[in-house]
Amino acid sequence: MSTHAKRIFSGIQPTNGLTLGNYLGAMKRFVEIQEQDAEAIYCVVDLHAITQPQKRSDLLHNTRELTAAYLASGIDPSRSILFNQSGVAEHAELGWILGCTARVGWMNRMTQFKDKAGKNAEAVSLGLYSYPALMAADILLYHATHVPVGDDQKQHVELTRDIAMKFNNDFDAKDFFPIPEPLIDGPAPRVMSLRDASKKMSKSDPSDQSRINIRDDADTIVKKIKKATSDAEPLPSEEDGLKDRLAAKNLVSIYAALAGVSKADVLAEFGGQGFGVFKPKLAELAADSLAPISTKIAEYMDDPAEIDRILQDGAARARSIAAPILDQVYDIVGFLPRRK
Ligand code: AQP
Repeated sequence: MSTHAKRIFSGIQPTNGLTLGNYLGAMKRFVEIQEQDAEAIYCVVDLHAITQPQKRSDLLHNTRELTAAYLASGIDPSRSILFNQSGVAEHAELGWILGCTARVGWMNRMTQFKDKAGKNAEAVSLGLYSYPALMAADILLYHATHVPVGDDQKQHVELTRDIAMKFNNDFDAKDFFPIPEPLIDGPAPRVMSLRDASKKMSKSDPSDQSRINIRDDADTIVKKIKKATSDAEPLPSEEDGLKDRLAAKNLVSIYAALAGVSKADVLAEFGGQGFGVFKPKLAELAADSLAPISTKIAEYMDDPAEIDRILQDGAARARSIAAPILDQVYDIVGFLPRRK
């Protein structure tokens, strides 16, 4: 184990470009964590992306663009390990083994599968159903201690904990897999849709108006925020006043997360003002925060060979941690030693 107090693992799927939800719930937090006393491992989870149909050219593009977004947001590949999941075959190997530890009843309780499969559950891929076992493997393969995620992934991290405990118990392996903690912090752990504040903002929502994409230009951001669902009341001065106002709470949370302040701070500034005042301020803040990231993503995308080099280098470093842990798993399970 490294000399750091914590080992962090998290990942993002290379599907459809990043939303403001992914940025505030995950990416911005990853950058903050990089500044702390932690060894951070960040992944472009391309194996997860193919749980739903992907065009070859889109997957290649989205893998590079998400890597560019990590770099543009401030992930420094000399301090954090940044790699693509398919570049380290140990993920798939441990995913199979942990799929044999996880129980079907546990998978049946995963709300994200129900949301994503909808009425079509018989026709979606088996991978979409078993994906949480692969996610457990992603985390446990590095003996990660902490997993920064948005609120929607909390149930999957809890499942990872259950899988780790069952594996340790079934194989009499004491505390071989550490039991990882979810890190769900910040003022916007669940950014909601701009059109329906009861639904999370998502890359795969059919309506582009429901989300802000990290690469949207300033005009688009201003238009989307102007049209975002709100209500006719002025903003309250205290957080309690947001309790039954989902859309207002969402917009205030987004402002707070972008500005790096608390919701209470935002309300201290805008309490008593209507959305006619607040929305333009929010739009300006969002556009100003995302524009430099967008510009840097475009610059990184001009040199795809360099992106591929960074991922390959990251994969080699990730494998140097993962391979000895998987060697031990083989021994614990009773497989013959892995070929070197
Ligand atoms: N709306 C959100 N608010 C806060 N955090 C969010 N995350 C996702 N949506 C929000 C966090 O972003 C990280 C990466 O998510 P992912 O791409 O692996 O998959 P997801 O959770 O399924 O995200 P999407 O945007 O909804 O993608 P699609 O539409 O492709 O399924 C995770 O930490 C997640 O919590």
